[in-house]
Amino acid sequence: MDPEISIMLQCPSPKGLAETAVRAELSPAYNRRQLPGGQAWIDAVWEARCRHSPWLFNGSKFRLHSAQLDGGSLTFCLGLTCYKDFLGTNRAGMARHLQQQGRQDFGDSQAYLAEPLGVGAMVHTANDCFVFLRRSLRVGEAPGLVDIPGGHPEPQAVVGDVPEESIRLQDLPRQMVVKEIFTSILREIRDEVNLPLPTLSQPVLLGIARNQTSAGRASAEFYVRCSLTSEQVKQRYEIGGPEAQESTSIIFIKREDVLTLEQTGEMWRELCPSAKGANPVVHLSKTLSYVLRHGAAQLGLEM
Ligand code: UPG
Repeated sequence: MDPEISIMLQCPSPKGLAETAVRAELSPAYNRRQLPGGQAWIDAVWEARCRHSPWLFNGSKFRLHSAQLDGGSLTFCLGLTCYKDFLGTNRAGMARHLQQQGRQDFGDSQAYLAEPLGVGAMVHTANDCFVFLRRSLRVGEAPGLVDIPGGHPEPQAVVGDVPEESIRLQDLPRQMVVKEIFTSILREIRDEVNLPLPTLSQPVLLGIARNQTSAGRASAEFYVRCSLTSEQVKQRYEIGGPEAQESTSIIFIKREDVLTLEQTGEMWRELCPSAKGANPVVHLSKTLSYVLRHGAAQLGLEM
């Protein structure tokens, strides 16, 4: 398997998991562990990153501690973290050292890392293509590489008008958090690709992939069917949505070619780890692999 990614969890096949089969458990025990002096280091990294990229903002995020499959349902074990801690731990030069320390102190390489949960989706158009975006040079992770639409679920979207720094785990209803995980991926597709929500199916969760180039931070990977053709999607993309600045161009790959992406080389080298993680060949997602081989009709996802 490509060393840039690893599979944390595969959803049961062949149907993947719908929102109704997913739960969330929230606890401060799932938050990042603090090292003495660690916060000063994170503050310094953040200041340096903001000087270089003044558009960065410190949004709160869900921290993925672990995830458990039990029969046909999946539980996300979540704490809270933020984008600043992500850049100061997972994305920082000392990430390896933090992983070593975590292993030594807690038997958990990720204990001192922010580990914000990301989301990504393989978006399948009406004429049997998948949607990829070339990321802008301004984004914090994987700049300039080819990605699938994605982002992060936001605790702020669950609590509404509370300032980011006052969000508390006990104020987040568990099923609302699950709803936000599934809604966030649709919101990202709408805002990055400029697709209306009624053209998108309910997301099917395929699994969770870890990006090893960001010290193993995890993204939930989904499959979403779109009722528009690639030509119609392209027209909408060219008009531009609220997050149009996060990508510079749109790329469509035919269903049968997605299956052989890793073997054909050139495009694979340009894919960012989260897009590789959602690809069936590496993700071994039987759901997506099935769709890629047979089309979406058998899953009841034809729109
Ligand atoms: N950003 C901030 N603060 C935040 C969130 C985002 O400054 O709190 C900026 C940052 O530059 C980031 C950009 O906005 O890069 C876009 O953010 P967002 O759309 O939330 O996430 P992405 O960076 O696009 O991350 C996605 C997925 C992740 C995947 C990554 C690369 O979260 O799972 O690994 O894309 O494919």
